[in-house]
Amino acid sequence: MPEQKHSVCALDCPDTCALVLNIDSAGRATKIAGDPHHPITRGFLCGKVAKYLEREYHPNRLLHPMRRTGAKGNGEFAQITWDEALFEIAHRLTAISREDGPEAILPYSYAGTMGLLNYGGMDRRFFHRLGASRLDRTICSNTGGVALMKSQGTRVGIEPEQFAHAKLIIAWGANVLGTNCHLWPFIVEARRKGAKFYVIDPVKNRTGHAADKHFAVNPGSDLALALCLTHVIIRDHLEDRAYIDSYSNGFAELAALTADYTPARVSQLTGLLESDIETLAREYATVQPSAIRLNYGVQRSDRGGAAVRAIAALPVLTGAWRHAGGGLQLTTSGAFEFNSAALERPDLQQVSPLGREARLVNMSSLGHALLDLDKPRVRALVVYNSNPAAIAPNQSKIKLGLKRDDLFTVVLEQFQTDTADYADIVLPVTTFLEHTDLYRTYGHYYVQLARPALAAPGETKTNVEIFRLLAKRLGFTDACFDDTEDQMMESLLSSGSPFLEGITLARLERERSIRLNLSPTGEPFLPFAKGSFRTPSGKFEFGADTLAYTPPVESRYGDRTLHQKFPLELISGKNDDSMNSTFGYRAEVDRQTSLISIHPSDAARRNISDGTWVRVWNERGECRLLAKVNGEVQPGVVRARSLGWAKTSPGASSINHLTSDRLTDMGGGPTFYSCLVEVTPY
Ligand SMILES: Nc1nc2c(c(=O)[nH]1)N[C@H]1C(S)=C(S)[C@@H](COP(=O)(O)OP(=O)(O)OC[C@H]3O[C@@H](n4cnc5c(=O)[nH]c(N)nc54)[C@H](O)[C@@H]3O)O[C@H]1N2
Ligand SMILES: Nc1nc2c(c(=O)[nH]1)N[C@H]1C(S)=C(S)[C@@H](COP(=O)(O)OP(=O)(O)OC[C@H]3O[C@@H](n4cnc5c(=O)[nH]c(N)nc54)[C@H](O)[C@@H]3O)O[C@H]1N2
Ligand code: SF4
Ligand SMILES: [Mo]
Repeated sequence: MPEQKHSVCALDCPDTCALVLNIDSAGRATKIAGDPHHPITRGFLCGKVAKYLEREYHPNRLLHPMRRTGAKGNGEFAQITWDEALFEIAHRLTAISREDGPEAILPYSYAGTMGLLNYGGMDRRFFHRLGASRLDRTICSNTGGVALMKSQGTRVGIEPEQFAHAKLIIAWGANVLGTNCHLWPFIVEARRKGAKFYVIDPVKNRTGHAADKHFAVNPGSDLALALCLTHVIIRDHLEDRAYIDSYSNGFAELAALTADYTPARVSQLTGLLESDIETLAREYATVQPSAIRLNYGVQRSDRGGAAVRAIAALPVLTGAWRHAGGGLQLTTSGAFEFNSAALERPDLQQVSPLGREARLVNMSSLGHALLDLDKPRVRALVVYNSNPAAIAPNQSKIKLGLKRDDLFTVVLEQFQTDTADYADIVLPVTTFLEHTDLYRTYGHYYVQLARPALAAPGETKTNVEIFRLLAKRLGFTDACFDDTEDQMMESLLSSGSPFLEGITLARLERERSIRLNLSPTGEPFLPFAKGSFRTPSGKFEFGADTLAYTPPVESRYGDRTLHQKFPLELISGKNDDSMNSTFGYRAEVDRQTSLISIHPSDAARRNISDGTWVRVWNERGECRLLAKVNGEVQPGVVRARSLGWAKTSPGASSINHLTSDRLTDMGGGPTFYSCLVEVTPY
């Protein structure tokens, strides 16, 4: 038997799998697999992480600190020592802070790793103590998160295990097979017992193909659909009056608002058949338990926040929350009630040169932040766990910003990404297999600990260690900069939340994965069976005053002039076989992300056939992609898969050269999936 070591997948995925690695006598991993004993992982991995050892040992891994020698964006670098790198960074940050104030420094990070310490621990302390601008982390889930907070007061949902008990499951803007494959076995189990599985998605992807019925809704029209389902439920007296009366606020206003969201009108707005909407509404209201797996696809649109609120109202109207397997899951992350203030130390801002909270900069408007922001202008950018030169919208603006000669850019990376090409200094970092971390997740309720399974190669260091060293170089003497990883984890676990009671580092060391104390062992977690919403009123807030439907600006019923010029609605959802831009160096990913699906009628009108290279463009930029003519999308919609690196894409342009930096209605999120384009043969 080879030696086995355990780890946790740190990629930005709701499944947060428990991993088992086989290690040979030289300490090298020879196999990576899903832990068969983990109740959610169940012994299997997605395709991308099944191949993770190729990434781990890739010849292009960054192993040494480097300084830029060529023009910004060219990717020419020379190796330097850690001492030189840290000296230069400390020197530049100190000078910029002295000259323009610390808010001229902007951290930029997201979810390259979901491990709590390396996602945001020592870095948060460092930037708070420095007084740097704070990054508003909006790029992914904030719109939906804020919507849930307004309605439910907490970001929790159905336990994945309970989906097995549902009689009707709706995947709403949720590509379960592609982005959340460990939920699938529970859906299979429910279907084996007779449950129906429906998908509401403008794209007929693998999940749509596997459904009993696929509803090809117009992009960004979900709010109208949810209001119409409500209309039918109320019109036909199918609501659970007792549940509504006891546990919600604002039902009368919701009923008044939805009165004119008739199936006839909403059929127009959504592109669905009136009869299909009627049947869906009545079935949803009468079959229990009914489960909605809502995912983040729906909220990447102008009215995405309102859509999430209107959809979250449905299981309240029907009382679905009463049942095991009933309700809704957008995320489970709110149940992980860690002591995040102890980890991130926002109080350190008070002892920074600012002596107050620093300004917030929205990460979804990075181009604006780099080009237009004033008083002070951003003069230093420190990037880690993210690749903004591929993943953030309106790339042309971002690249202009990154090219600025007076901008000092530091990038902490595993690979030479698009963003790393613009760095003044690149620092090499470990992968999750090489460092300690504590994991929460947004798709189940297990907290997990991972210790390093493999040695850190070359001169790589963890994010935690790098910010610890930088703090010393800047002369910060606060004791928290000496904290070990274990001390940081202990402080996280010390929140006093009943969900975390008895979950200690020692226990995690032994058991590795522990279910939060949400319900007695063996009993399902029913978060809202008896109300218990966490809003100030303690009730579910329908919030009808925020829910009137307007179509996205960039859509078939939005800005008419724009739609005449750019008549196709582009959706650039996740690619099954990659993780945002993380695997952008792989040729296979380039092939997958260079495809664009188009309906036969739209293709014929433009002289495009299957396999034609096309130019996809709008006023923000253009991409060169390969047409796939098929029935995956309706007329008027095109679909690309995200995300490739710009530098390895045809024409050196990624899909985010097309997307807009217009923000959503709640939480300042991006509107990636409301994007008008035109397509012509290349
Ligand atoms: N394989 C893989 N897995 C991933 C990722 C990845 O890149 N690849 N990324 C991870 C990350 S960061 C996240 S946030 C999650 C996201 O997970 P998901 O939310 O499941 O992924 P998306 O592709 O963003 O969107 C889901 C679906 O919403 C659909 N959609 C787009 N616009 C609309 C709309 O207006 N209405 C409706 N009803 N549907 C719409 C898309 O066609 C897509 O099929 O996945 C994570 N898992
Ligand atoms: N068009 C379009 N754009 C999108 C999306 C879309 O669906 N369509 N999805 C959006 C969403 S939901 C999200 S969440 C964002 C994702 O945006 P990001 O979070 O930026 O995701 P990645 O592209 O995966 O980049 C993460 C980077 O972190 C690095 N990394 C991994 N681990 C570590 C570590 O321990 N330390 C350091 N320093 N680096 C590490 C990886 O090598 C990788 O380059 O993209 C958004 N952009
Ligand atoms: S990406 Fe998701 S499904 Fe794949 S191994 Fe990681 S946690 Fe599991
Ligand atoms: Mo995301």
